[in-house]
Amino acid sequence: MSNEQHYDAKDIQVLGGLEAIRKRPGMYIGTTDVKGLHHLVWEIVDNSIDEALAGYCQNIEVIINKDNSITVKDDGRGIPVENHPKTGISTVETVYTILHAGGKFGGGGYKVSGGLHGVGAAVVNALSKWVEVTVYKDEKVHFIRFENGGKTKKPLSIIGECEEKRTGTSVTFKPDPEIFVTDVYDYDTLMVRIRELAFLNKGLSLTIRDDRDEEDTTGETFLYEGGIKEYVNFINQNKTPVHNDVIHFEGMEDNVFLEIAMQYNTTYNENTYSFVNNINTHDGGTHEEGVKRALTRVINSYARKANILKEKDESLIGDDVKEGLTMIISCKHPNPQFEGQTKGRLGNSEVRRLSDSIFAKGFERFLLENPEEAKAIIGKAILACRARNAAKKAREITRKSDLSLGNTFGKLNDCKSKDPKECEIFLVEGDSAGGSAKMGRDSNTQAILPLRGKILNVEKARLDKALSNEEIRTIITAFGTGIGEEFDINKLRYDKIIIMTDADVDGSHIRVLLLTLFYRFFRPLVEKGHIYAAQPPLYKIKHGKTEKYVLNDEEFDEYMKTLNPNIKPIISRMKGLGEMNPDDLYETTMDINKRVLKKITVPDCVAADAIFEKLMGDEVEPRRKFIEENAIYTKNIDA
Ligand code: 1YM
Repeated sequence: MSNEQHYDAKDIQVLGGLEAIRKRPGMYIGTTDVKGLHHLVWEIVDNSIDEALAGYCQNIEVIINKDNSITVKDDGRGIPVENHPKTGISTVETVYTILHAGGKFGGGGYKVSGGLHGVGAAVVNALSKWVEVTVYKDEKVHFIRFENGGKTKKPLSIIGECEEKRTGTSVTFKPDPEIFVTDVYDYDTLMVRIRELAFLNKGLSLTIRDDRDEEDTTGETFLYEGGIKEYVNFINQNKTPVHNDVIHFEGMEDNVFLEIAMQYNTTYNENTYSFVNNINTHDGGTHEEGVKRALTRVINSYARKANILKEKDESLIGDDVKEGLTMIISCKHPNPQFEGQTKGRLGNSEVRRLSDSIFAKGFERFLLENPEEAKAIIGKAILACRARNAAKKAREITRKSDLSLGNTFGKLNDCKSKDPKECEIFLVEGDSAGGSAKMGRDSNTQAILPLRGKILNVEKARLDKALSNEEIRTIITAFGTGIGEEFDINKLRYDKIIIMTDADVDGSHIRVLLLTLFYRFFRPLVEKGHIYAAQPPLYKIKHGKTEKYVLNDEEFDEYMKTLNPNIKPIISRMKGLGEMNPDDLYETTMDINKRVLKKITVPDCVAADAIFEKLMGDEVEPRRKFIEENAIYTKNIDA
């Protein structure tokens, strides 16, 4: 997408045709799958958000219509309707049909648009079956419709009158099914981002309504007067805070505005989310670096002065002061430079100093004025530091035991190949299933690790404790990556890590414990798509001479329809992996040509964190129910 951002007015002619966008949609919206489909909504919503950031818009509404078209409405000034001096056609039509450079039309201020700089409207138009734009302005209702990839049906015209105080823009578009792989919108995907936009823009009201759902008559409205402070409260809602109130700082310099909200909780996980102009900077950048540098420095300096850290004590490091920290950093920048492959990192170097100084000033003052809270926060960081040192020792022991006792490699039935790209490891529940898997496997590329004991719930344990769990130590050694500070994904010995558990509640429980372990301590393995769940069959159907395994009830019904009714089938429901003979287990669940694997993905970190909390927290009933009802984070792939 990089070059597209730098065109300016003289290029209008060249880029004028929306045909270019239709030819290479990926260049403009990344993908034409479900992600690209949703991207269209954000392109339009961004224009409303820009209008809100400029101070003219208080309400934004998103409606999923019955036909999966989308309506976005705002109460801003309305897109200008007069003829545009360069194009000679109305500005509305210009904005929707000419792929112009950003900032050309609107002036100054913070623009939401991360990569596209306001070319979004034309992109949406190019990729839609039809688009209708209604502008309420100057006591009149102006209307224009485009069809088949942005062709103007009829120029902008006045179709009615409205009250003087009524201003705003309403846009409805229907994505072109010839462009997109799917045309069905997902309510939750839209809702989560809309809620996030509400947290990030305090005082702005955002509503989402699903008109495909008969029961949804009012929609959900998100409006947070407390902004990102409320976001921290939301993330921490099921956690125990270390101090009562969310801490909040803000400051501005050279038109760069920075806001930080934070609160420590008693978990061991860090949850930092940073944003620049409402865009999630997944890979951090200078705004995050400045804040974190200051956080470590200010805590150490206060702890020394207050004599909580004694002279002989070692200083706390970043990992210590981030344990249990929930933090939102929101930066508004007139000229952000996004770096990295996914443009998820803020590059502007001046922001590092700015965010350091805004955070340091505010946090120093907070600690001085709140000695009780300061003590609780620092006390937690000191415990984290001790645990870190204990974990280091435990790791050393683990390493030694690998070499001398061959503990892990005694349990592990490794594969012959040493080329990680073709190797996979099955983590198998129980010894009997482990035995079948071992006998049935392709020993060239498939390793088997039977899990005997219970895996520790790491949601409630620090690294040092996790390392004292035998099963976890075995897993770490088998993977080869190390853990914590030493983790190195390049040392991973298997491309696929496949969890193979029974299709019952115990099996689900073990699966969730493993996923928690991977999510908390081996997150890159999840993010890079190395974790899978095997799908053992649910039924075996014997019909005359043929035997067939089916995965689920739908497949069962489908298959039963195809059978000759004169021969009675013998149906057995599979109880556990252990009951299958090695050949059947291989054929149904392990054979790369026949099996169905589920890839484990983490679509949204805020949601994932909340779900692990729910799954691994103290309340038992909701957890059991959730596990039974959901295959979490899984999506079907054909291996
Ligand atoms: C549902 C989508 O597009 N709202 C919207 C867009 C614009 C304005 C107001 C606007 C901007 C400016 C001046 C300005 C846009 N205007 C333009 C352009 N909602 C939606 N609301 N007056 C109105 O930036 O100066 C592009 S978007 F270029 F015509 F000014």
